[in-house]
Amino acid sequence: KALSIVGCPFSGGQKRAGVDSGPNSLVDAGLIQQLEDLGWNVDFGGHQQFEEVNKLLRDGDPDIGNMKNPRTVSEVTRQVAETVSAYAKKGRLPLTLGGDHSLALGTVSGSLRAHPDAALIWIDAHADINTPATTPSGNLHGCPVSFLLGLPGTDVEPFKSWLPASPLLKSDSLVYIGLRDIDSGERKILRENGIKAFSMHEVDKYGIGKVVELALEHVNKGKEIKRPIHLSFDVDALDPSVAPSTGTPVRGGLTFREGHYICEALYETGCLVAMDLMEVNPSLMQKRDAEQTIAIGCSLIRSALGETLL
Ligand code: DIR
Ligand code: MN
Ligand code: MN
Ligand code: MN
Repeated sequence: KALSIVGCPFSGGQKRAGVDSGPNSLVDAGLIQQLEDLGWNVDFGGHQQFEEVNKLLRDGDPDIGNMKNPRTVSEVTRQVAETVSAYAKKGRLPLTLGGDHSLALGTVSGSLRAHPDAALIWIDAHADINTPATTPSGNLHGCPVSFLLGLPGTDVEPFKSWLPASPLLKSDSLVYIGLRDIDSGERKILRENGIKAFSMHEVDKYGIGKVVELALEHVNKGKEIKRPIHLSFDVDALDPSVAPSTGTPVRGGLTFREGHYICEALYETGCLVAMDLMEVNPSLMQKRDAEQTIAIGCSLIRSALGETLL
């Protein structure tokens, strides 16, 4: 049981400052000790240093088409992919702390280099599957999944220079839980590609236990649950009353227990090979809201890494 923390103080995939302090807040809250107490060998040598980014931010990073900060996001995600794949290849579970969710283009790319057959479980209020053509905001945290799937319109610079020409992930190797704010372009993409998504409607209808079971069955094509799993958890999947300090809160989200249940159930599969905990922004809302959001970030991670109730 060995893991490496990949702290990613990065906010360039969206507009609100402060999400770059998410990783440090989670570590300061005692996350490392908590994971050691669960029996993990934890390696953390400080957060990622995004020097290229600071340079680009100084020099300016003009839009390309609709995309905002394209060179910065591309360089950061390229670097994160290297880091995550190196840890995964050494047999250490990469635990990435965001930062905004554009980072997952890097983390999932990195996981797939080490585990080409991995499936992606994406827990979020949003589908993050806009393409550079469909994005209404230009914010790349709303786009990482389209790049991972190699959808039409993602074959663009600067990403093209490091992403492989053939898609990294097949659309049937991805499943969503928690969706409730989907752009019209995204809805079309989800339908046309037959992508499995359990929105909050399905969580209400079937209950979280059944939803996780169906999600695991889907990515394992109804066979034995054995595919490696990359869990990418956007804290805004939780209801804003549970996790208030995040950049794009949407009401009607997962309860505290539903969020933790997902993490516990994925741990129980024994198939988890990487986890991201994204979009914690301690500068939003009141101090106690930030503390609550940070504490919940830590407890979701603990649940995914083996903390049990009994
Ligand atoms: C929206 C919001 N779909 C966009 N996305 C967010 O800007 O593409 N993702 N907030 O986390
Ligand atoms: Mn990250
Ligand atoms: Mn997201
Ligand atoms: Mn989101």
